[in-house]
Amino acid sequence: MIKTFLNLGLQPLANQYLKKPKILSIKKGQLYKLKVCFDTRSKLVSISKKIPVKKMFNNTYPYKSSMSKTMLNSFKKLANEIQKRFKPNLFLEIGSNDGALIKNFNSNNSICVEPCSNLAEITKKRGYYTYSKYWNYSLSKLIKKKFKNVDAIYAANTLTHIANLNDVFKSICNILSKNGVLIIEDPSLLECIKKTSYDQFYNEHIYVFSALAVRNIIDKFDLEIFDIHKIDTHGGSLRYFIKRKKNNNLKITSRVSAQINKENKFGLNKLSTYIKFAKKALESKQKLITLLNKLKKNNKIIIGYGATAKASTVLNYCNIDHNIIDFFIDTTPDKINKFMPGKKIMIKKYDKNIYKNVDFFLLGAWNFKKEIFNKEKNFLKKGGKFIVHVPSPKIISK
Ligand code: JHZ
Repeated sequence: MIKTFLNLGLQPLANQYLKKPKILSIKKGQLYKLKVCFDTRSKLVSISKKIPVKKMFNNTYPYKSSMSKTMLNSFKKLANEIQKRFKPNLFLEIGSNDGALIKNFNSNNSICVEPCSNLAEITKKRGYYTYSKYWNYSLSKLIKKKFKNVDAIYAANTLTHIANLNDVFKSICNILSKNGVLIIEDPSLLECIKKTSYDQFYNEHIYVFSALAVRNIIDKFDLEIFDIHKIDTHGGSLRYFIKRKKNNNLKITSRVSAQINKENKFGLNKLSTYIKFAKKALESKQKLITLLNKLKKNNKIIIGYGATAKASTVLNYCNIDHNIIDFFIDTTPDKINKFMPGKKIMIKKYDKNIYKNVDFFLLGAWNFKKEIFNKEKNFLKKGGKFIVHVPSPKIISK
């Protein structure tokens, strides 16, 4: 049974940064009701309304994975691990974005799949065989025809964006070699619930996976998880290593049952856990609004740091606008001089001179806190402070 547990109100598309702010309408399909549900049978957590992919992933997708050193380092480490541990003859990345991971692989034996053509162009130019297409069964047939089977498939922060998971795994099974490995990496539902990080839900994130749900979904394709790594990226993610059940060469590590047990113990298998989470999300919203209003009353200047998709959920759920946040700063070229989705808050190019008089940063990219705090040592030394909303709204300086 599918049960709705969280209502995040009307939300715009999280990665749609407009050149001019305008009042968006639900009738014109610019705002969507964002509700989150739990499937009591499969344990899958998903948003209730799925938006047509072409509206979200097209030739103007602004997000680039290479904008953070943390991600670049994480991808480099993983690429080494894949090459050493699995030695694939042919490697495929689904959702290769701007090539942050694939650049660590040889272009002679790797393939990219990236539906956003502006991003696909980048890997094409670097010499990687790139399909600028959505991942589905017909694409898997096309790849199979040209390349036969692939030995390793990787998808980071991608499968959570595709509505039809049965088609996703059917297509993967179509081209994965007998002893091949599938590695998927996405924000961990356990971390999201523990941190009251309701901002992991936006229209692009159709799912936030738990190991429990992943295990259930892949079971019908005769696939199983043989290892799980906990990683720090995106507020705490899980990297699942998956194989065909018939492949006995790869042993199942104890980390798999440990994660499943942890999730069951925490209650990710029960609706009541999600209902509690929704209550906490509402409390978090009220606390953040109170904190920001108090600072504004004292004439403090607050700007946003990191114009993330997650921040879009926060701003629209909490109804925070330009009367509170003067502007956002971000390093992503395609976001600059545009407006935060659904809001009149402008995004300016990251520049240290721009925030001379700022008292507080609202940390939109809270998942990169370590990297950003390192970069903003001087701001902190001079008494500047950050506002975070996870695990609960507060002012921090370390
Ligand atoms: P970041 C996106 O979500 C969207 P977002 C997507 N749907 C998804 O799944 C995840 O990524 C993986 C900026 N920044 O990674 C760069 C600075 O300005 O948290 C980015 O705009 N200065 C695909 O948007 C943003 O912050 C910095 O020093 O929530 C980070 O976005 C750093 C480190 C980042 O993802």
